[in-house]
Amino acid sequence: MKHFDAITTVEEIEADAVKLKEIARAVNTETWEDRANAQGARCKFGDGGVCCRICHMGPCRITPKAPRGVCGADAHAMAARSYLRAIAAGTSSHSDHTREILFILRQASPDSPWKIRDEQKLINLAKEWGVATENRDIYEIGREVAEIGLQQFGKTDGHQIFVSRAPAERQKVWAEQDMLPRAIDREVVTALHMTHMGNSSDVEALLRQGFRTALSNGWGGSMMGTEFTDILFGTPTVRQTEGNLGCLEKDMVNIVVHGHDPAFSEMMVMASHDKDMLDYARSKGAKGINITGICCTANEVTMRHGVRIAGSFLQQEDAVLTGAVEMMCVDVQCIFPSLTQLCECFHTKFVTTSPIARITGAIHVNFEIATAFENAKEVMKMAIDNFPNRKQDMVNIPATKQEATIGYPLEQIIGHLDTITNSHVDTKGSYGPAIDAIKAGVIRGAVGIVGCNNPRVRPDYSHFEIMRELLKNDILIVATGCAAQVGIKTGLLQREARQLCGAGMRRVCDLLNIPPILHMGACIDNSRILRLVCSIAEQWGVNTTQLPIVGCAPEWMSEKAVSIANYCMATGIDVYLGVEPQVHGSDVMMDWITNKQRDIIGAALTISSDPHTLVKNMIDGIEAKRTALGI
Ligand code: NFS
Repeated sequence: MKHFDAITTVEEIEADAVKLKEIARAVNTETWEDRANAQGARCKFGDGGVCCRICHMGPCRITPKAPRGVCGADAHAMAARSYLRAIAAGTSSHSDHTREILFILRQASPDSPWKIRDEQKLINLAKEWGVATENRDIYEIGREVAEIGLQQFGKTDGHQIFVSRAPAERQKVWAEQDMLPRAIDREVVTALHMTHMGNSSDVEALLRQGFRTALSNGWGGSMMGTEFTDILFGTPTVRQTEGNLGCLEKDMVNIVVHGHDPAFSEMMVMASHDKDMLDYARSKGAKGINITGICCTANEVTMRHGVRIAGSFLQQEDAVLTGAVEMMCVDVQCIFPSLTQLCECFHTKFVTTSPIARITGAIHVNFEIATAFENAKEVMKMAIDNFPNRKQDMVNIPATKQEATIGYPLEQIIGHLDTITNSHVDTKGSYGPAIDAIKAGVIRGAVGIVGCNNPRVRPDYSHFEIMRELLKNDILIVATGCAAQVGIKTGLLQREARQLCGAGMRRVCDLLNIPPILHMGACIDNSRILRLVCSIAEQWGVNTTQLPIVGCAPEWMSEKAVSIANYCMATGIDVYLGVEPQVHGSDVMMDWITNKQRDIIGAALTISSDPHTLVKNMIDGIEAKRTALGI
């Protein structure tokens, strides 16, 4: 094994960013740092969740002199309402994205670009959902299963079909607490209704709806998103990729795909392999077409095609600042509207593709299911035509990039565990060896590190510090979203990074031939983590709340993250946050989310913006669970 001296430090990543900001200044434009500075000190009412803009009698703010809004809502009602609204918005984003995937599956056919790539997964799901599979055309099965999936959004009775996948103990808790997630759309609507002026002001009631809404995401929208994306585009497999801005190529047409929709990016990747497109690119003087990704769209295509990652959330502007991007092509979520103005300073074309994310000043090409491949080629041609417009004296591609081994859905993890032979019991197809390793203390526990970057904390730094500290302490990491991309950029997702681990983790990585951080996908794939944790609990014979396994979002910023945190906790997994949710203006809310909710669901939040404190809290939490288990 090559010696691992290949880490990219956060300081090195920052040095590249500083140079790119100088270019922004030179072309007389701004970036997120400038805007964050211009915002000045954060509004203390908004930060504490005690500004209410729900009705138009206000806005109302809570002060010592005015402890209630016009309607009488107090700080606790205001903070809890806005928290629930964040959960609802996050749930709707993940779930609506899945709805699109289901519409595509309904239209999939062997002679369209939409094919069923993982037939076995579809058949397994059909059987799970009671759909006949014998002697039937796979596409017909797909349509029927897609219909059942679509019903999960609007069913009038019953609850999310995937709830039956949860451990019996969790199902019991949810049933007893009236938390079984009903139709996804209904949970979102109920959340909005409850928070409309003149409805709920009770913190506990609002939080309970928060858990149920979040569960309709984790065990509904997101879980279906993962399943159906695998069915349509293939279950990811282990592969090599690279990450950071150094993946942009100076002599190729650079197209950055950014957002979350795996269907759109799949078409772009397909179009980039099209011979006519490649010939056309060469005819314009380019050596080829280089697709790279940002945010979760990047995670989707890297896991299935090895497409390289240009950067994470807060690097979207940096990519344009390199002057080497012919096109920034976006679908939905986490897209800065600032890209319009920024792209105008360069030759970069900024293209939106979804009616959900329309941005003023962008070129809009609607990706329709029926014409998506043609749409992709149309957009790609536009990017190729733009290649000769690149101003060579404006090109500054940082050299920094790292290699990574990625693509660890459950199937791959099990596959690796199966390579270990146990002379006593047959553990094939189970997490047995992982459970044994945790019980023996070879691995102390596991952490799912997820979420975004956020200018409120030093970008990448918290992720990096926490990851390294956990590995040193023999704690296995699974990662998704932009958090996983920080691991890629710094080099921690290489197999060689096992040299940074404690002796136990190193042995496990050696034995399984895995990197110490397993890349499990996009944020929607946090549903894979849910299933991993629940299966481990079931096979171990304990409850999820007892496992030395926790979730962590060191640098989160989006409403989706609030939904994710809440479905994790409702599944019995403690969550550690590096950014505080905007509720501290209510001591009642703070007490509920960090403490009291444990009585209902068995898990709660721990919050610290200092990564070293947070990681210490996490390790203490894991060790406390071990002690309670007697291991
Ligand atoms: Ni998750 Fe993905 Fe990144 Fe945050 Fe945005 S890309 S869905 S929300 S910023 S991790």
